[in-house]
Amino acid sequence: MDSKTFHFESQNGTGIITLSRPEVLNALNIQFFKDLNKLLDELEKDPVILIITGTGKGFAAGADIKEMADMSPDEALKLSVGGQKTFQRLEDYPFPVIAAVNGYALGGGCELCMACDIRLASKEAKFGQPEVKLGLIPGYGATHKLAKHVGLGNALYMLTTAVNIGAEEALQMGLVQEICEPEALLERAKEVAGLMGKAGPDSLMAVKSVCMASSDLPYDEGLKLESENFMRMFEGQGKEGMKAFVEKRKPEW
Ligand code: DAK
Repeated sequence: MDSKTFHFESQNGTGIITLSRPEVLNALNIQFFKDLNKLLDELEKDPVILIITGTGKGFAAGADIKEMADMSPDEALKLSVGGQKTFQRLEDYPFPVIAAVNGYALGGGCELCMACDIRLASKEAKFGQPEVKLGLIPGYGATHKLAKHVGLGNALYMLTTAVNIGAEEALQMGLVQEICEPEALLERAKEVAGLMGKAGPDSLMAVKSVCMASSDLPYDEGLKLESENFMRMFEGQGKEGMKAFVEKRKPEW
């Protein structure tokens, strides 16, 4: 499926969303959120592992400033709530979502990559939350989420100074999981998706949802949720996975 703001293709059980407005460094406009919601409506019926990346030198250089400049406060609120809901759909998406960050991931673009489950970065990627330079604050969750990835001090450093950090620094802070040569980024993302694709589909979905839910739960409730889901695996694909190991064959999911 192609839309006005990205290309989408599915290969070997992995869907690749490539943002396609390089002339504005893939800035996120209202149309992008419409397009992404439409795609997610389709994908949720038959989910595949997802990779999100960008064309050109931007992953996404933030919300579309030119579009936002004339908005009223009420329109800004609508935009923010709509954007947050869309990014939440990526977090709630049943299968993993990998950000392959090829370039600038600023403002809403950094928030987009945080809505993904893991982040692989090109050596040329840059991350930042420059909203205060525009007299704004983030609108798609960074004030809440960034600290989870990089710790409160680093989050406040990025949010208050508006500096862009490079891929190495992002790796050290924990914002990205791996750095690649620019030309190897997409292949590496596909490789990682391929590793995920070998998992039992039910356990892949369960491990993501339990891990995401647990991060907002008290410890004992998180462990309870884990046990319930662990048990559930014994009613289904866990049996086949363990049997296949014992019988020295590939599992048939
Ligand atoms: N929006 C619109 N156009 C953008 C853009 C953006 N975010 N970023 C870049 N562009 C456009 C540039 O205007 C330029 O277009 P032309 O001038 O050629 O027409 C083109 O992309 C290429 O950019 P540059 O010529 O500037 O390229 P450089 O390599 O020189 O510089 C840069 C790259 C990334 C350092 C620079 O483009 C830049 O500083 N861009 C802005 C980055 C930024 O400030 N991003 C944060 C946006 S604010 C909320 C909801 C959401 C948000 C806030 C509140 N609510 C509703 C409450 C989120 C806010 C943001 O994300």
